[in-house]
Amino acid sequence: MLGELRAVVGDDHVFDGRGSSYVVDWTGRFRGHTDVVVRPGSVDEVREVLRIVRAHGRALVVQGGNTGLVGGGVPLNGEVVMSLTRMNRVGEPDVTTRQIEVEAGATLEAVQRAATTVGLRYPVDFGSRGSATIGGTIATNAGGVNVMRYGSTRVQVAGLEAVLADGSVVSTMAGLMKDNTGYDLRGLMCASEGTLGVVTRAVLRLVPAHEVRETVMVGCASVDDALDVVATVCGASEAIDAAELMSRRGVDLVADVVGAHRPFDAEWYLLIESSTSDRSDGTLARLLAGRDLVAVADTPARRDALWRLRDEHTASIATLGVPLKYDVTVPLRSMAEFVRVARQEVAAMDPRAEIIFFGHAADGNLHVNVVGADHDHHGAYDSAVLGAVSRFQGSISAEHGVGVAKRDWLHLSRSADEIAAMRAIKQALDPDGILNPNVLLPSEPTA
Ligand code: 2HG
Ligand code: ZN
Repeated sequence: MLGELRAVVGDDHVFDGRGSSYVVDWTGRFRGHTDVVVRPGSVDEVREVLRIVRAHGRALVVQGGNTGLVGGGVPLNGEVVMSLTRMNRVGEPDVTTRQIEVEAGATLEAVQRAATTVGLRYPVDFGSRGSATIGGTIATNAGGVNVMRYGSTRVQVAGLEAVLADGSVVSTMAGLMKDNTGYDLRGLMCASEGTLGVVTRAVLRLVPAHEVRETVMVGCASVDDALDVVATVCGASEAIDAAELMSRRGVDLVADVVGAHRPFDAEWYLLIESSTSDRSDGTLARLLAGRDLVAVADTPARRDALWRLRDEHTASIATLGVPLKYDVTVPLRSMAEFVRVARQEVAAMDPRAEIIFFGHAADGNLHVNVVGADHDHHGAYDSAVLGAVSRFQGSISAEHGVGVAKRDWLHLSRSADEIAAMRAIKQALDPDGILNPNVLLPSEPTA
């Protein structure tokens, strides 16, 4: 198999992955092994690689920037790793259609930069933008900080090309605004986590880059107080891009780890950002006038400093050890109660375990990081946190995907009928089960 793969992609792009960064996830929680990493440089090479891997009875895990947080890109059982980072071309943004054509291995940041050159913006954004690749963001339907205004990755995908398990190609790269011809194969690939096909290219939607931006940090007494602020600003302005919630513990930790300055001390923090083309607006500062603990970023450096307190959460939490990560949505009305219940249940399990919350307030999306927990008992923590999510009628995966981490909890968010329908799709498109076999669907059929 190695010889055949080398003949397709070249000697330099097939190597033994043992001990490499390709076998472990960013958090260090999920570790696998592989004797083959292959790096194709074109869609035709992807097709050939799939054909060869399949002919040799092997399975395949697709990897981009390897920034996933649910173990979805790890060759847990010795699968071949196919890395798409060589396929990183970014086309010229089209200002008329407001679209850009990119290859799957391009980083999120490269796409954002290209959009900026013509006064446009790619609205998906999150902390690992410099390494995360577009293919991974599509495969996980990544969210991030601007979903409240622009929607998740799925909404931005105007066209897509993917290679299926048998080497056939499905493509909607014309990026048509209107196209009602049958099943939405493009939509199906979003959040499929590499189980249905290998995304190789996409046409992405761009939005205007509004030049007037306001960024403020607001101190809040409670989660409900923070949600009241969100409701107030969102009710009065259509220009809100982001409303990020952080706890005192999280902000203190980041300030410590990166040596940053906190604008004030508060139980909870909200980082709110708006952008508009209307210079007379000034909405955020006006809407928050009269509140205590409001820091307005009046310079770009000040804005970067406030965002740093948010963006550095994941890396700062990692300095406390490998966390158990949960990425959940709960209805806004239940968010405060969920925080209380989750905190209580984790404390009851082990007083040394600590729970840190942050997230995207307007989406009801909380990142629940449990540090200091005994990973041998992760099932009990999963059950406590995800069980509470389910009782509040939330989702066990808001934006990171199900991956390995949550596959056995899928029934908390999807009915048996829905899981059966997903299995039927998987069976139809990948009958031999060669594409990312360790993720998404539960290991045993649910009754
Ligand atoms: C974020 O919002 C990411 O920063 C990562 O989704 C969340 O580290 C996490 O738990
Ligand atoms: Zn997030």
